[in-house]
Amino acid sequence: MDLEAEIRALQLDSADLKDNVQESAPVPVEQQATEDHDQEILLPVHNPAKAKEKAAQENAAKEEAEEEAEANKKRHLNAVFIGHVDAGKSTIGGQILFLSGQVDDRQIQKYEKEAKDKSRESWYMAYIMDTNEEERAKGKTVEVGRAHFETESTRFTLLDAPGHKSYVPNMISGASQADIGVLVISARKGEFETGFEKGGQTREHVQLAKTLGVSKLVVVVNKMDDPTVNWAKERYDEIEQKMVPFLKSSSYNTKKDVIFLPISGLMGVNMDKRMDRNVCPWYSGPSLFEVLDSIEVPPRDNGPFRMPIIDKFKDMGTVVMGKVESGSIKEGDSLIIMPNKEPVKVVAIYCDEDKVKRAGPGENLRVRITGIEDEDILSGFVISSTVKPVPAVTEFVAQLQIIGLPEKAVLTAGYKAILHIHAVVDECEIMELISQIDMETREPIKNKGVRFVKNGAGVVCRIQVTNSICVEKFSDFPQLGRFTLRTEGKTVAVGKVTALSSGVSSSA
Ligand SMILES: Nc1nc2c(ncn2[C@@H]2O[C@H](COP(=O)(O)OP(=O)(O)OP(=O)(O)O)[C@@H](O)[C@H]2O)c(=O)[nH]1
Ligand SMILES: [Mg+2]
Repeated sequence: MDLEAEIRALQLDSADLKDNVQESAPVPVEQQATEDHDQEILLPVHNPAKAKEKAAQENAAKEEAEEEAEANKKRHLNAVFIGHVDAGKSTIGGQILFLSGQVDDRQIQKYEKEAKDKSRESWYMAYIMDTNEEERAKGKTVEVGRAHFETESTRFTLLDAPGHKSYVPNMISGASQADIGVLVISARKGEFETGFEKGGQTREHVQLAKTLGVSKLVVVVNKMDDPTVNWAKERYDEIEQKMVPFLKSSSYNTKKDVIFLPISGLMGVNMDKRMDRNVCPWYSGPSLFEVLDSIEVPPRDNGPFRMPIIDKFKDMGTVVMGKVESGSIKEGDSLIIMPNKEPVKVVAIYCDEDKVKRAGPGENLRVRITGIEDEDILSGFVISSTVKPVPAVTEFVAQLQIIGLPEKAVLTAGYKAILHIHAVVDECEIMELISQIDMETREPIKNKGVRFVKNGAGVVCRIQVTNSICVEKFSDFPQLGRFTLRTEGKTVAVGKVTALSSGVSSSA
C-alpha cells in the first residue's frame, strides 16, 4: 500500500484550515495583568469622559488581541485510543506526553520505581495515563484517561479508552466524544490473534467506533520491537491483510478513511520522528505525529448550542465536562440543562488547561455554572441553548441492526437492554417491532409485519426508556441520534433514531 498517497488523500487543504479555525482562545494572563495595571496608574480620574474613552480604546485593543489569538490558534481534534486489552494504548499515550515534553525524566524514573514495586516494570509509560491505584496495580485502564498534546498544526484531546471487556461502557463514552480513532493493535505473537478473535475487543471496538461516529481510523501496529516480531515486515503485512477486510465489513472506507503504520509505543519509535532505517529498513512512510497532523477535521456544527455532560463535580460551584457537539458558548451565557429544564449561567470555561472566554463546536470543555447543584445533574444531561433546547423523550422510533445476538436467539417486543446514546446509559425496552428492514437497500419493507428478528437482521422498532433522555433524530443531528444496545456485557445491536414520539417537549 502506498502510504504517502494515503496521507496525501487525507491532507487538509488551506481552505479547510480556514474553515476550521477554532473559536476558543486563552486570555494571556500577563497581558491582562499589565493592562489592568496601566489602567490603575494612568487613568486621569479628574476627567471621567476621557477615562471612559481610554477604557473603550483599551477594551477594543484587548478584543482585537483576543481575536488575533483565536485566529492563530491551531485546529483541534478529539482522538480516542481504542483496541484490545494490553495492546499498548496507555503506553502510547504516555509516550506522546513524554515526547511532547509534558513529562520529564525525573517523573519517568519515579514511575519506573513505582511500576517495579508493583511487579509491573514494563508498565511505567502507561502509568502516565493510568493515574489511579486500581489501574496501576492491575495494569489496566478503567476510566477514560484524558490528556492534551499538540502536533505541528493541531491541538489534540487524547482520550485513552480501556480495552478490557468489562469496561466497554467507558470506552463507549470515550468514543462518543471523539472525531478520530487510533486503533492500537499488538503485533506480539498471539496477542493480535486474541484481540481479533470473535469476542475480542479489536472487533468490538471497531464496530462501536463506527457506530459512534468515529469516521477515520489510524491503525497503529504496536509492539513491533517485541522479540517475537523484531520489526518483521511479514507480521505487519499479515495484520494489515487480515484487518482490511474486517474494517471494510465494519463500513470503513479503507482507502480514504484508514491508514496503517508500524510503531513501538514503549520505545517511542516512529512516533514524533520518522523511522530510523537501521531499526526498520522497509518502512519509509510518515510518523504517527505526521499522520495525526494530516487528518482532516470533520465539519463542525454551528447550530444551537448542545453539550452532553460526561461528568460533573464540585469545584467552587458546579463544574460540568463534555464535548461541544454544536454551537458556541461564552462566559455569561444563559443556557438550560435538559431534560430537567434547569436554567443555568456560565461563569467560566476551561479548554485544555486554559481559561477561555468562549469556545466553539468540537472542543472538550470544563464549564463552571451557577443555578444548579452538581447532585442534580446526571451524565447524559445536555446543556443546551434556551432558544432551541434539545428534545427530551421517554420513547422514540429507531432503525436497529442486530449484530450480537447468540446464534439461536431472537429479539422480540419486550426485549430489555442497556441503551448507550451520547453520554446517556439507561435501561430500555423494545415495545414494538414495526417493520423489517431490507439489508440490501437498508429500507424498511412496507406492509410486512414482523414478530421477531435474528442476528444480522434490521428492524424498525419503538423503544422506551425509564427516564426522560435527550435525543435527536439521526438525520437532524447524528451525534445525538446514534446508539448501541448492550446486554450482559455484549453489544447486541446498533441503531439510529428516526422519529421522536408525540408528547416530546422540544421547547422548554
Ligand atoms: N515490547 C513492547 N511492549 C509494549 C509496547 N507498548 C506497550 N507494551 C506493553 O504492553 C503492556 C500493556 O500496555 P498498556 O499501555 O497498559 O496497554 P493498554 O492497551 O492501555 O491496556 P488496557 O488499558 O488494559 O486496555 C505493558 O506491559 C506495556 O509495557 C511496545 O511498543 N513494545
Ligand atoms: Mg490502558
